[in-house]
Amino acid sequence: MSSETHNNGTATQKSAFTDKYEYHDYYLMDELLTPEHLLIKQTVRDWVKKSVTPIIEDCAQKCEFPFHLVKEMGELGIFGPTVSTEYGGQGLDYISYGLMMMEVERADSGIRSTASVQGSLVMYPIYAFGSEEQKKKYLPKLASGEWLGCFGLTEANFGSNPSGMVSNIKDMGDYYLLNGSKMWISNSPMSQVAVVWAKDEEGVIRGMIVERGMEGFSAPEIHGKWSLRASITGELVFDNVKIPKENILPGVKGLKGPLSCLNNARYGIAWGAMGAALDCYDTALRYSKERIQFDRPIAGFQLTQKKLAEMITEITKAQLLTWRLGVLKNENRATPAQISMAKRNNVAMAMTIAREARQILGGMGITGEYSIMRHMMNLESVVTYEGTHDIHLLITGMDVTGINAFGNYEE
Ligand code: TGC
Ligand code: FAD
Repeated sequence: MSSETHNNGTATQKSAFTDKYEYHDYYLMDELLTPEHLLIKQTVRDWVKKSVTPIIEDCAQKCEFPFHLVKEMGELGIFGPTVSTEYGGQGLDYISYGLMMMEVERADSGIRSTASVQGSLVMYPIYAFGSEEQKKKYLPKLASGEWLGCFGLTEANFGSNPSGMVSNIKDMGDYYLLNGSKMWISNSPMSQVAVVWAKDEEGVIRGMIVERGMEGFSAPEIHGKWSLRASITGELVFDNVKIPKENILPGVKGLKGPLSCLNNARYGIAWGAMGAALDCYDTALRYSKERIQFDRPIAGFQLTQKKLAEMITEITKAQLLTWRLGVLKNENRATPAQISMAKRNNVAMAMTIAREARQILGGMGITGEYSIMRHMMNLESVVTYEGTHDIHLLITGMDVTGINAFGNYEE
């Protein structure tokens, strides 16, 4: 991979920002959680308050990824918590995973992105489709945060329609030769391993593990983002890269391989987006009670109350949606279309809340002194990646009508 260096987090500044965050549970959803769930939620929340929120604004302003958090997330078990303990995971259920994503994205969508990619898009395909040797070699190092991974599906000309990808492998007898490129890949410039999807000579999509340092493989960074600034995004470039045959994921063929990984990541995003929404709501609620205009707190104006009341209503609906989805996921009954509905709804909900919350803060809302504007900009990526807002709507449309609206265009 490229030899670009990245800030390792040691130079990041603690901002003057004081984290006064309080969780909001209007329908007493905590009563539906087990003592273990509650402990996990509190543990991640405490870590976020101690290690993430004091530095994250500075990282976003400087466009730096706080790399030291990778190890800390590994120690906390945030990477691949549903993977069995045999391979370094935690053997936890999907509600535990969701709660972790919610607490992490409460601080920043970019840090949650790292957890989603590592757990759902890198560890999951190795766990579900990998050989025993691959599982033993990669999963413990990824779970502990010793190694960072990335997931290469999107190409410059094939985003919403990954089936058209042109990256390809050619069978050379002892090995495969990989050519092509991937675009918009979270964490690629910093990753030791990349799970990459490319077509074989029959045009069948195959998954493979590409390692940093393989000849012909580079991962240049994409600069100039106004969104997810505390997360590094890059490309993956393959120029006649020799892929050992044992690096191919043996357990899956076709587009359903990468799409199965997306089910897990999209599920995590549905929970994560609630975290961003909760942080915006909590900030706006507190500010509105303290900010005086026309001799009274702005929280006392009906128009402010309308905004806050609608926010907590939408958050509560999203909490119910994700909890039920988590139960279905634990029972292996959650359908991809149900996951699409939750990802789409909760991200859109979070975006609306971020905008309304920003207004409640007036001019202060545009500064880095508060987290709202950063969440708002981050969510512009979250609504696009892992399937855009409209693609998820079409997945729901297809599910309820039985008619695929993605069909090829014919002139
Ligand atoms: P289609 O013909 O519908 O399906 C092809 C095969 O895949 C199966 N399938 C699924 N399997 C598992 N889970 C799902 N969600 C599945 N959806 C479909 C399907 O049954 C079929 O199987 P088989 O056995 O019959 O071959 O495929 P299509 O080409 O018509 O596309 C459907 C569409 C548009 C929904 C799909 O391509 C799509 O979801 N597009 C959006 C692309 C996307 O989400 N890209 C995300 C890239 S990764 C990323 O963004 C990471 S961000 C990381 C971060 O958090 O930082
Ligand atoms: P396009 O597919 O070109 O879509 C453009 C617009 O057209 C959208 O509004 C879309 O909804 C609309 N559109 C497309 N098709 C249809 C249709 N059939 N009907 C109606 N409207 C349609 N990818 C990875 O593989 N790995 C990663 O780690 C990763 N990380 C990312 C990180 C960031 C910060 C970002 C921004 C993206 C990342 N992606 C990653 C890529 C992401 O998944 C794609 O950006 C996304 O799938 C959309 O593809 P596109 O950007 O090419 O948009």
